Amino acid sequence: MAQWWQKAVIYQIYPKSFQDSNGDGIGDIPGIISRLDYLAGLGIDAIWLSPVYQSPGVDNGYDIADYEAIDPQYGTMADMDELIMQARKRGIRIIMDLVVNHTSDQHEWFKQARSSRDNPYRDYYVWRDGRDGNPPNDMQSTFSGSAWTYDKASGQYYLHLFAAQQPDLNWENPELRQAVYKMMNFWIAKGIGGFRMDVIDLIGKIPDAQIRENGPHLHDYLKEMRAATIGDQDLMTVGETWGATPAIAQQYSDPARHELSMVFQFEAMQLDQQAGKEKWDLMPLDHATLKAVLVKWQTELDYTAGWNSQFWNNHDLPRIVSRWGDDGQYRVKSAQMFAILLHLLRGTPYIYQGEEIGMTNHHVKSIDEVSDIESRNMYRERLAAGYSESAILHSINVKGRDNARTPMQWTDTRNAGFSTGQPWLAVNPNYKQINVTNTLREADSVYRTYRQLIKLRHEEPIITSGSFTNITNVPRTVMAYYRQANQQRWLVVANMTAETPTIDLPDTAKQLVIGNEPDSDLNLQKRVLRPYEAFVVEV
Ligand code: TEU
Ligand code: CA
Repeated sequence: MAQWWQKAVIYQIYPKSFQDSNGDGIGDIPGIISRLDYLAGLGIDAIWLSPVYQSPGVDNGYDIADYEAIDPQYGTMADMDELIMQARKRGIRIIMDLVVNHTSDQHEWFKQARSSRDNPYRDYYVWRDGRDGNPPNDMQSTFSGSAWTYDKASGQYYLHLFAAQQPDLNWENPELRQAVYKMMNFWIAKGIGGFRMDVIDLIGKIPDAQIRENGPHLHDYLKEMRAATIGDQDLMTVGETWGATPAIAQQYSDPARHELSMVFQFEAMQLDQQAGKEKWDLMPLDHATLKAVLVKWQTELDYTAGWNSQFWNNHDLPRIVSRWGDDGQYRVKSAQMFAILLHLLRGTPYIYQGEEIGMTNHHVKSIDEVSDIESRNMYRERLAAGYSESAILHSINVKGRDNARTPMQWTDTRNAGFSTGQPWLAVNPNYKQINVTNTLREADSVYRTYRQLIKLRHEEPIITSGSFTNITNVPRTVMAYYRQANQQRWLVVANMTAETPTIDLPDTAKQLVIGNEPDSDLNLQKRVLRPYEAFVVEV
C-alpha cells in the first residue's frame, strides 16, 4: 500500500514572496491563507512552508531566533494555527521547514553560549581554540570565507557552515538533541503534516576531521529523532541531503530503518557547473548526462524499500524554464515538457511557487538589485580575487537564488497583485504577460499541464508504483522511458531541446494520456518530435 506522501504532489511556498496581505511589501501568513483556494484548485496535497519562525532575516528565515514563535513580519501564532486549519479543510497538509543544523546568532541558546565558557549552553554550539591567531582549520562557509568566526569576549572560535550569523549546533550534545525533539513535538501537536529538514546531512559533522556531510553518527541521530518525535504517526519527512548517493538515500528512506520518508538529492542540479568548482563556475548542460543521472536515481534506488523526491526548482535554484528550457519563444512548451518528464518519474514531485505558471529568472544589472546573502558575499569575495564585475553578475543572473525569490505573479496589475506596497524584492517585469490570472484564462497553459499531472497522479497508481525502464535507442537530447504496472504500460517521451530529432520505437500507441501538443501524432515510427514536445501514451 502506497503512503499518502507517495501519491502526493507537494507545493513549496517561500512566504516572503508569495502574497502580502497588509501592504508592507512582505508576503505573510494571512496572504497564504487567502490563496489556499487557488492551491486547492491546482490540486496539491501538501505545502512545504519555508521558515516563518522568528528570525533577524539574515538568510530570510533560515537563521532562526525562536523556533516556537512566528516572526511578526509573517503574522502571529494565531495566524499559523489558522493556516494549518484552513489548509486541512481543503485536504492540504502543512510541512514545516526544520532548520536545526544551525540557529541564528540571536537565538537565546547562542546568546547564553557566547556569554561565557562555562555557561550550560556553551556546548550547544561548536567552539574551538584558534591556531596561533588563525582559525582552528580551513573549513569554508557555503556563503564564502572561513567557517570559523572568532568570538572576542570568550576568546574562542565558533563554527558556522553558512553565514557568521548562523552558528552551527553541536549535535554531539544529547541535551541539545532533546531540546530539538521537544520543539518538533510542539509543532507536531499543532497538527502539521511533517517536516522538511534543512541540510540535515550536516548534523553529523566532525569539525576536527573537516567532515561535513554524512558524519559517522548521522543515521543514529535520525533514528533517535524519529523515535522521540514522529514515531509511527502518519507524517512525512524529507531531508535536504546534498551529499546523498542512491545507496545513502536508500538508508535514509528505507521504512525498516525508521529515519526519513525521502530526501532531496541534488546530483542533477549540479550538472551545469564545472567539476570540483562552485556553482558560479558555469558550464553548459549536457543532456545525455542529465538523462544518465535521472535514470541512475530511478534504477539504483529500490523504490519498494525506499523513496525519493523529484524537483526542478526550489528557493535556492534558478528557474528551470530559464535554466535548461527556453524562457522566450518556447517558454510554455519547455515548461510543460519539464513538468511531464519529471512528474512521470518515480518519487514524490515538488512544485516551487510560480513554476506552475512558468515563471522565469529575473535579470539584474547591478549588485544593488541583489538581496541574497550568498550572492552578495560571493560578489565581494570574487571582486577581491580579481574577477570582473560583469563575469560575477553573469553568474548571479544565471545561478543566483533571487531568481526564484521574486514575488509571485498573480495579476497584470501593480506589483503583480503581490502587494499594494513596495515589494521587498523587485517583481519580474514580465508579470504583465506571465501571471496567474492570464494563465487561468488560457486553454493551453503551463498551469493546465500541472493540474492535469496532479490529477493523473491521484487517479493512476501506475505513476506512483509502476516500474521504470529507460529506453536507450533514442537521440541523446530525448529522454524516453516506460512505466509499467500489471498489464498496463505507459511510454513517456520528452524532447529536451528546440531541435526536432526523430524517434523510432516499436510500440503502438493505444491512447494519449497527456502531452503538450494537443494534436499529438500517435505514430511512434520514424516520428519527428517538435521543439520541447513531451507526451505520455498508453502502449
Ligand atoms: O540550503 C543548503 C545549501 O547548501 C544551500 O546554501 C546551497 O548550497 C545553495 O543555496 C545553492 O545555491 C539550505 C536552504 O535551502 C538555504 O536556503 C539556506 O540558505 C541554507 O540551507 C542554510 O540554512
Ligand atoms: Ca505583509
